[in-house]
Amino acid sequence: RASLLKGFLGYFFLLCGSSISHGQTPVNVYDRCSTSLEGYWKYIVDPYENGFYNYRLEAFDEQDNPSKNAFFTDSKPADRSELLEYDFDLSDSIYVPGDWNSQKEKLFYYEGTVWYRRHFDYTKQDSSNRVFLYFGAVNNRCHVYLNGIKIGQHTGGFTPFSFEVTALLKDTGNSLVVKVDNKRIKEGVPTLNTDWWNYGGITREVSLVETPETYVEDYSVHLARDKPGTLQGSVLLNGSLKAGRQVQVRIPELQKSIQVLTDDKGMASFSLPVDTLRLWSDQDPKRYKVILSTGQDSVSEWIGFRNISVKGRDILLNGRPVFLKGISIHEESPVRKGRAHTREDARILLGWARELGCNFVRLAHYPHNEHMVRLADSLGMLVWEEIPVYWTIAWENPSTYNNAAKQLNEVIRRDKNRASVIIWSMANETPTSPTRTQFLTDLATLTRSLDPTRLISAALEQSALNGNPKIRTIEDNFARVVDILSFNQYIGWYDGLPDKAREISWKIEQEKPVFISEFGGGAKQGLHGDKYTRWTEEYQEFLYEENLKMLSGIEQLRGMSPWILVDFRSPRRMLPEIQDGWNRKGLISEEGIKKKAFYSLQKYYLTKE
Ligand code: GCB
Repeated sequence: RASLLKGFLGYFFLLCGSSISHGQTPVNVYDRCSTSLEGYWKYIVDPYENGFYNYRLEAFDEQDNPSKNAFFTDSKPADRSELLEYDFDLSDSIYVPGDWNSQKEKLFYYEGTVWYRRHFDYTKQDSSNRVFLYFGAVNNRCHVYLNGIKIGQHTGGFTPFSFEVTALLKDTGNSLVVKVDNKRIKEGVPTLNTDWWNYGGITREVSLVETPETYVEDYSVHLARDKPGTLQGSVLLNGSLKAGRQVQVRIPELQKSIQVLTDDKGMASFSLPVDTLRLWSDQDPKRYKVILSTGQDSVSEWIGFRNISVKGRDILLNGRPVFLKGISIHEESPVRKGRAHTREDARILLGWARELGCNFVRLAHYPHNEHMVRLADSLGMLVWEEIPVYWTIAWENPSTYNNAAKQLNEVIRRDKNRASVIIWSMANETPTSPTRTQFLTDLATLTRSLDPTRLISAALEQSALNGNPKIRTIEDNFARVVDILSFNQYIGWYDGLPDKAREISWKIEQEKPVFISEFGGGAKQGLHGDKYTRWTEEYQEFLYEENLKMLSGIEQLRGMSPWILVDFRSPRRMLPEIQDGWNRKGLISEEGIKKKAFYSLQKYYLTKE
C-alpha cells in the first residue's frame, strides 16, 4: 500500500506539471505587492498544549463551538467574573521572524508548543484583489488561525507555504494566531536524532501578499536541454478567468516576447528561440529580466540561463567541465547566533565562501532561506540543496515519505528558476537497506518528474573494500540512481589520525563524477599545540592538508564541500571548554574568526584549475 500511495503522490505532482500546483503560494512573493508582519508578536509557552486540547485531550479546533479557553480565539473575559486562564495582551513579546531559542534564555533548550499572536489592520489596494498569508518557514509544525477561524496547518520547518485569507480579512482589528510546535518525533523529517540545533518558531518572514483576482501563480523559464538557443517554460494562472487567457512573456534586453493562451486548467507552455544569449555561469552570472503578464497582473524577476549535465566522469556547466570548489553551510546567523534568515546573514556567509575561493556551496541539511539562493544567483555561486532526510528516518512509514516528498516539492517549486541551484540532494548519511533505497529512489523519480533540468545526488557513506580498511569504496545501491556520486568521509577525525590518509587508497567503480560531500575535523579557534593534539588549529590544518592530498588521488574527483564553513550549535557537542554546545568543525569560529585550516583550503582552491 505504501508504494501505491507514493505512486499516487508522484502522479499528482506530475499532473500538476513541473512543480506547478494549484491553490498555493504565488511564487516570487518578493516581486508582489506585500505587507510584512515583521515585528514584536505576543507569545505564550504551552508545553502541555493546554490552549489546543481540553482536559479530555480533544482538540478545540475540531469542535463546533470552541471554548474561549482555546488560545486561537484570542479571547478576553466578558466581565469581571468570567474565568479565562490566558491573556495574550499581558504576555511577553518576541520578534518575528526569528527562532525563540536565541531570543529568550528560558527557551534556549525548549522543544514544544509556543503560541504566537499578532494584531493588524489591513486595507486592500483594490477591493477586488485577493490576499494570501505567506510564511517563509515555521519550524516545525504549525496551525494557523485568523480571526478565530482555522485557516490551515503545515508540516516541515524549512519551506514556504501560504493560505488565502481574502474572505476572512477585516480592515481593522485582525487577530492572527499561530501555534508552533518543534517537538522532535521519530516519524518526522528530520527524525529524533540530528547534529544541529532544533530552533523553534516562525523562523522566516511572514507577509500579506496581494494579487489581482486572476494572477500568475507559478512559472518556470529555463534553457532547453535538447534545443540550444531556445528558452522553454510554462506558466500557471489562478483565478476565475484562468482558462483561455493570453499571457505575455517578455525579455526586454533580448527584445523577445511571446504570447501564449492558457488551457482550461490555466496552464500554458512556451518555447522562445533566442539567438544571442549570454549564459549564466560561476564566471559570469548574467541574468535577464523576465516579465510575465496577464490582464491586471504582472510579475517579473531576474533569471539566469544555463545548462548543467554530467558526461561520464565530468560535470558540465554549459557543456564545459567544472570542478566544484565547495563548502558546506548550516543556516546559522553569523550576527545573531540563531537561525539565519536575513539578506545580511546570506551576504556574510556567501562572502566568506567566496573569500575561501569557492564557486559552490552545499546548503546542509535542509532548504535554507530564499535570500541564500537569490544571492547565490547574483554572485555566480553554484548550489546544492537538500531536504532533511538525515540518518535514521522512519523508512517504512508512508507519512514520513509523504512529508519528505512534500518538502522536496516545496523547495523545487520555490527555487526552480534559480540558475545557481544545480543539485537536488535526496538525503544525508542514510543507512543502506532495501526499504531506504526504495524510499530514496521514489524521491529521485519524483524530483526528475518535477524538474528534469537539474542533477540528483545524496551524501552517501563509504566502506572498506572486502573488509580491507586500507581500500575504500562506495557500496550502495542508490549510487546507481544518482547523477553525481557523493559521499562523506572522516579519515583523520572519527577514523584515525590525519596521517592515516596516507595509507588509504580509493577504488571507486562507478563511472560517475565523484564529489566529497563532507570531510573535516574540529578545532577550537585560538587553541594551539602540535599537530597531533586534538582540538588545536594545527590538528585541523594537518587534517585538511592530508585529506586534500589523499582526495586528489581519486581520478573521478570533480568537487568537494568540506564540513563546514562556520562552527554551529549542536546539542550533541557538550565537551566543556572546547565545544560547550558547538560543533567545532568550522573553518571559522562563531565569532567570525578564521582558523588555520581556512587558509589551507583557500590555498588549494586558489591554485586548483
Ligand atoms: C556528518 C553529518 C553532519 C555532522 C558531521 C559531524 O557526517 O553529515 O551533519 O555534523 O558528520 O560533525 O560529525
